[in-house]
Amino acid sequence: QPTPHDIALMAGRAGYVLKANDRGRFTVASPTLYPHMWSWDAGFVALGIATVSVPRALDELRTLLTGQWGTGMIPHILFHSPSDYFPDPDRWRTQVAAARPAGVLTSGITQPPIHVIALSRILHDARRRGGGDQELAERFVLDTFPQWLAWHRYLATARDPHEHGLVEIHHGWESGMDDSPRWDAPYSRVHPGAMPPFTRRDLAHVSDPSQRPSDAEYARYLWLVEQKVLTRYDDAAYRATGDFVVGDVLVSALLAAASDLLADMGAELGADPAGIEESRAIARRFRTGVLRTVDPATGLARDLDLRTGEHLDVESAAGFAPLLCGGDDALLRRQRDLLLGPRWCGHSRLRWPVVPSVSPASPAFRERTYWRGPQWPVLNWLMAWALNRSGEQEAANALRLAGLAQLVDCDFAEYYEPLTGEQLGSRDQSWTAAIALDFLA
Ligand code: 9YW
Repeated sequence: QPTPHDIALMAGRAGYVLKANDRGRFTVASPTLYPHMWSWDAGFVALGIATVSVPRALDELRTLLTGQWGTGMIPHILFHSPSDYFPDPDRWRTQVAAARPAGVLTSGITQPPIHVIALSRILHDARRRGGGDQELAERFVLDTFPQWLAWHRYLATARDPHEHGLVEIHHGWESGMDDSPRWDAPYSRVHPGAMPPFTRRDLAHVSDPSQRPSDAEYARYLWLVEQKVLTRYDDAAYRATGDFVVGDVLVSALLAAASDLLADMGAELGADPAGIEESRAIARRFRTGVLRTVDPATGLARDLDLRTGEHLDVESAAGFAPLLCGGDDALLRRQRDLLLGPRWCGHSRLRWPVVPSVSPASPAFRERTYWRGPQWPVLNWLMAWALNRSGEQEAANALRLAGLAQLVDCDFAEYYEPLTGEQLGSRDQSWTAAIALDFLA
């Protein structure tokens, strides 16, 4: 367990990392590997910054919203300055899309909708502080309510036109878990066609390429970008011809949870009643959609490959999506026990009892490869947040304490080797520092 001295050092160092990654009105996801603003990173970053400065946290979200498309979509990357990051704006070619925003270059796909969850944490911090912070945060929620609703509405309509209650993703990157084994089956049906040549840049920043997706995987990722460009980022046109169309349970659960919170905050602050009702309806639809995917045998939610109609049976942390959106108390208790039990955080070989991206007991588990097994501190934070919200304080606190123990070296790595505790990927990763601050607050 971290000592009070460890805790003081960690809070100081985490604040310093966020400050060093601050570029004025936004925070880079990491100092070298990811020199831009990423959508779901920005949500976590904002809630971490809020423990230090509510106005600066709100600025982070305000900047993110400048990238919002006419469709309501919040893109997964905002490019504020030139860099050697690849794929760059020339690869995304979003100028083919009528709905792109003016004044900022962006990618053309999404990431998980955690922003309103972050906003509700910020509002909570602001209210604890009271005074000017509280006023500022409440005004921000009211002013931006229509924009968050438009984002959620985009996911609920353009990405679920048949109202199945699952958000459809068009790229593994949209899940935030790029090379997760969740996507192995759908990617096996992605066949790269003719496209401009490319050089990967991510490998230059890591010592060992086996910690990153393979070249064959990378070619498929870029082919899907090409297909989005060819269909001018029109979701219906992509759906008709694109190779990868999958209903994502984690994105859907986050949409449900975020929509509940948006409705709650809107109701407290007197937002438009029709918008509040719409938000509640989105929450209901996607909660039902997520619960419908649960495999009674394993107790885990399953993504749905919309090209084949098959459920994707993989023991990834996304299976705990129902913890995030709630709606079934017996399942909640079952998932809590499963998560803390020997197939997951209680696995005997884990260095820290922190949520791994894939169960160490699964044949798909790879301890060093990106989203195929390593522990990502933000995932652990999300599960702790969800447990806390459903009244499971003891379980939530267990994840929190283990998560803090894992970060005690203060390197704030991108991901961790779960068996040895070794840091992998980037260091001084913004969202890792941010969740440490929230855990410590
Ligand atoms: C990339 C920034 C992003 C995260 C993703 C993670 C990774 C690589 O880094 O993506 O080049 O976009 O998979 O979830 O947002 O931290």
